Amino acid sequence: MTETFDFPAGFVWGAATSSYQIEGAWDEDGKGESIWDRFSHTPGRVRDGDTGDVACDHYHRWAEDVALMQALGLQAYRFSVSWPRILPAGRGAVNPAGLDFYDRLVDGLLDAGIEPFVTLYHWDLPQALQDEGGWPARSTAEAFVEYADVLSRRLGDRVTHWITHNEPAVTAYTAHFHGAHAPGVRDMATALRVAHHLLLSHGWTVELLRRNSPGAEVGITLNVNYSVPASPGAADANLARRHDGMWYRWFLDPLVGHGYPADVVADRVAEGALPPEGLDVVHPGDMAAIAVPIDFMGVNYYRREVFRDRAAAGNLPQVVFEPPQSAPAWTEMGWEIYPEGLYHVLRRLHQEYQMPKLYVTENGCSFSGGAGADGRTNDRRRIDYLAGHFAAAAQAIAHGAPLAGYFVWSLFDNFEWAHGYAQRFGIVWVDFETGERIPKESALWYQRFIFAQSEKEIEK
Ligand code: IFM
Repeated sequence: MTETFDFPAGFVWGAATSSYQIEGAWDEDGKGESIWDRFSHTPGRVRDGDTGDVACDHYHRWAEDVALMQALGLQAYRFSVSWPRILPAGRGAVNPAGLDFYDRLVDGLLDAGIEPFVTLYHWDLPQALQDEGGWPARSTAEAFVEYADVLSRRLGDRVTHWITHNEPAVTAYTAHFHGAHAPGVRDMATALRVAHHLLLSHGWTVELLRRNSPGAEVGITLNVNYSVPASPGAADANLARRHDGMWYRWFLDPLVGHGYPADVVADRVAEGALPPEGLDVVHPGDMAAIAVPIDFMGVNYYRREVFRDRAAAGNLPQVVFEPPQSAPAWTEMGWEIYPEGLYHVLRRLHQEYQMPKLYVTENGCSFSGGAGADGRTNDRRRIDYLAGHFAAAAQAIAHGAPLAGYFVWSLFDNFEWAHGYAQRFGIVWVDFETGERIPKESALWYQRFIFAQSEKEIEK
């Protein structure tokens, strides 16, 4: 199978995680409370009352975890830093133990020959900043700059890839419009303020990260799925346009200097979420700050989203993703498996947005299935998912997309936000009772795949 893929020399193969999803140690060694600590400790917010208090216990097991990554042949590891571990109150006093933890982790990775890709913000805002207004307030963007400065001064001599934010659209909409993520707000006007401050904080830190980390590359990760209408009809096309605009173009367009998309502004004005004069939190100079050139864009791709306007057929609810057609084509999250969508998304970012460099910073699937008696897991569906997406990535590269690396989501089964531990995205099985890690068949397949790619590079 590996013969069918052709990836350029130097292509990076890795795996990704995030702080709140794996670290645990939620209140140890001076760490401050995060909005996810508060949210998961609030009854009714997370399935089965699960929390990230212990999670994969990576905070204590990080050395074992790095050894496992090395054994699997990973060339890079994308992880995020817990802001309240570094600055417990969000700004001001620094927690040395927090910095030491990430310092050791980075050194451990480098000693193991694994390149660290560091995400600054993967959703665990210090609760203290939430109490002062959170992302709807401009002051949180200012605090982010302070945090980025503290962190990059400490790690900037060794970290070569910085990602400012992970999926700002999810922070904006899932957390502040749908209310399903911390801090659980349900208001579109607030969500749009959040989006602006996330983008602004990104723009304000790019040059700072470059200064503190000379030679490093700086980017941002967006979630971009493949949104299409179910039919050529105008009603379906309009639904797909609205979704694509709200979730993807609202972030992509300002990052490349096009400002907020006019059609989406019009949608929000029509709904009353924005006044006719537009977003009130945009100050002079903000849009230029957001459009600062980046070195790469990270893209998290999971699925195709097909839109059918049932209202047009007199059938509510209006917006739907197509119902499952056949069981194997869907993951346990209910997400369609559609590798070709990755090809289209990468091509789009290359052609429409002229991104200088791309990384797939997340791609993967949730399938349960425990460790078998022989210590292995039957994980064929995940292998098929990954193989299909690798082929799509290779095809995008063949058509010019500047894709430089791929990170499977996730290295471990972990805390899947509002789903708690009910969804397993890992290539490594985690027993949440004992903390034991068991590589699934997909991890062993990935190990062989990476090895075969390296062999091919040597032959070239
Ligand atoms: O687990 C999440 C991750 O934190 C962000 N991207 C999507 C993943 C799967 O839902």
